Amino acid sequence: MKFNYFNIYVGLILTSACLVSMQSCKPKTAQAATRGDASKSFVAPGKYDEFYNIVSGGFNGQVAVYGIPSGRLFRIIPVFSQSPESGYGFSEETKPMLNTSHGFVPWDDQHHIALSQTKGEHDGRWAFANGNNTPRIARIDLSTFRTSEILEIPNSAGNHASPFITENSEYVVAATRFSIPFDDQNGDVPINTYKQNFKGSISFVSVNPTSGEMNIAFQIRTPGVNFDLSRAGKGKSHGWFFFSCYNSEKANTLLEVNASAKDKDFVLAVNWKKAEEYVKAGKAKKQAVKYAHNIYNEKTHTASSTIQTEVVVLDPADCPEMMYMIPCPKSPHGTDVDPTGEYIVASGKLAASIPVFSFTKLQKAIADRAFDGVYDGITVIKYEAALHGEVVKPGLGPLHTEFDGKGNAYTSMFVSSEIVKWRLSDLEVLDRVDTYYAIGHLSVPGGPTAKPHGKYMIAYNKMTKDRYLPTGPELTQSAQLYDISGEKMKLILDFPTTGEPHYAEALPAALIQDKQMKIYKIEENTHAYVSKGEGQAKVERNGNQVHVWMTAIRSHLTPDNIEGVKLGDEVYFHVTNLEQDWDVPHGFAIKGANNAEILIMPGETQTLKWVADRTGIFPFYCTDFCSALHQEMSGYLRVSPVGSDVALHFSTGTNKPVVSTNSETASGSGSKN
Ligand code: RUQ
Ligand code: CUA
Repeated sequence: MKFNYFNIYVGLILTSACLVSMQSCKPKTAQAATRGDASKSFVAPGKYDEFYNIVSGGFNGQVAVYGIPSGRLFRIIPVFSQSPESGYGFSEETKPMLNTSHGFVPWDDQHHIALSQTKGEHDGRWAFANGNNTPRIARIDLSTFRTSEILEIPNSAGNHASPFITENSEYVVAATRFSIPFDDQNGDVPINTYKQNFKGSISFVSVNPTSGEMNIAFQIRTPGVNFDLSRAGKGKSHGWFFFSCYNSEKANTLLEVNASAKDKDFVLAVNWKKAEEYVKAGKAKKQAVKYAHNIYNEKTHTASSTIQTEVVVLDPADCPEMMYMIPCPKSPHGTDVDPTGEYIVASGKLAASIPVFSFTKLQKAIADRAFDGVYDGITVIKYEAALHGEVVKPGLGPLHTEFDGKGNAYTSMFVSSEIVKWRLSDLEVLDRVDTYYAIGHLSVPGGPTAKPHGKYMIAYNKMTKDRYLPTGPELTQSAQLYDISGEKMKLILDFPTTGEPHYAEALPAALIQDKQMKIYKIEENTHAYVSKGEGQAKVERNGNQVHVWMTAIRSHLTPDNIEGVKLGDEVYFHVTNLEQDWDVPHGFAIKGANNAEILIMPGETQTLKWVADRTGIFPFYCTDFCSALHQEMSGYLRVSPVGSDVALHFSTGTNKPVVSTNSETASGSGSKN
């Protein structure tokens, strides 16, 4: 957000309630204005929510799952950040998920969610999530609510306009926020040679229709602007993609001023079907790059990371009629496509109106050659020729627009802290409602699909201020739920969220609730260190590595007595959860572990690495309260000095014969020499 807008915003926030209540001319008390009808969000104890809400985690790098309308938090899905709660990114199996061409990157900034679609509607298979900082796209499986895949994006720096999805999940896109010298160029150039050396890129990432596996099908090199957001066309505009871009000034310093100099920036319209043809015709050039592709295998319970070394890139100069620039007032942020695919709504953060473009008119403008020059080699369409109309005086600081499927649009207004409802056909403003405070994204369940589910709308606000009990300098995040089933929008719930949510998508619970994976079948477990029964539990030494094949079942770990580990040994606990019942995970933790716990689902194997840093006795235990005897689910590991002759020994339920304190000769069940 622009700094100067924050100043304006502070003043406006105080007056926005008054602006909104102007019609009534009766100043409301703060209480009355901000209270909502919470009964509409009430979900009785034991009852289910109507929607799953998949919410981006912002700077916590994760994705969260809430119920709507209750606002109850169900799950935080580890995606780009390590999670000590589950061991994601800490266990040996999941570390490769966070591998990149920069090495292990255990954090990212997660902004947008795209749910998979078939024929323009949610199909409940996958959720895609972007990593904004070290450019990546993740795929989450909606039957396990776990991250299945992470793909790094080369030639990119700031994967913000991502991941947006086409109506049959053919592609998710990744357009770079920062233009930079391409990866195969010498990037060691003066920053003030931006205009010559910095280029943008858009990646079309194909999604395998069966497995969901992602691949970079092709990239398009673009002028060195900043891409902000994007939406795929749908219905009549299927085959096109629309990207908002700012900094058409190509400024490289003090963007707050220098990237706001021009009256208009652009929406870039890309005909991706045409791009596909150019790729098929061999127009795309191979480029040497480096990016990681990480996949989690559900059978081995282990992720692998492969470094890829090539992409194919289309240069618009070789590809006539592949893309066009549509002028758009003042630093557009969101660009959103209505359910019919006819209207493209672009929200200029600094603009006084919201331009709505018509896909039909865009096609006609192209046919009639209603052009307005060229921007960096890309044909510019005449603004009026593509324009359906402008929403006049909608509010201040328009950011994002969602749709209810009944011909209405809802636009978030960051500066005036409100949501404005307007009609697509005649662009008339119908209603406005306050948000507390400084709304960023908003989300209507199904809002970006061809068939929005309507009913609710959620505001994700950038400032919390006085909405909740204060918690020191850092406040919780503020989300608000509105009932949009009637003519007037009604606030019905405040609910705090984790991270800083940006976008979210909600889908009907009925679509996925009965498809949830309950257990991993132990007989299908092909982990390299699985023990499929307690009889397979063992301890083996390989140099200074000690591998423990451990099992967990209510309420003991096998083995639970381990001796013969020496100072400096690396111990790998490969723990298999033998349970085959839903909702019985076991955890594993050991004193002094400098990573985390691991949480193992029924039938799964996970590995925690631990280094013996001193001699003595180290208790280990199950961390998840699994039974009445959970506290008993524990064991001991003994570490001896390097030269000690304590033999490697493990057992459960048997004690070796009592030996004199001086003698270190070990024997007993399962003893290994
Ligand atoms: S952005 S508040 Cu990162 Cu989606 Cu608009
Ligand atoms: Cu297993 Cu507690």
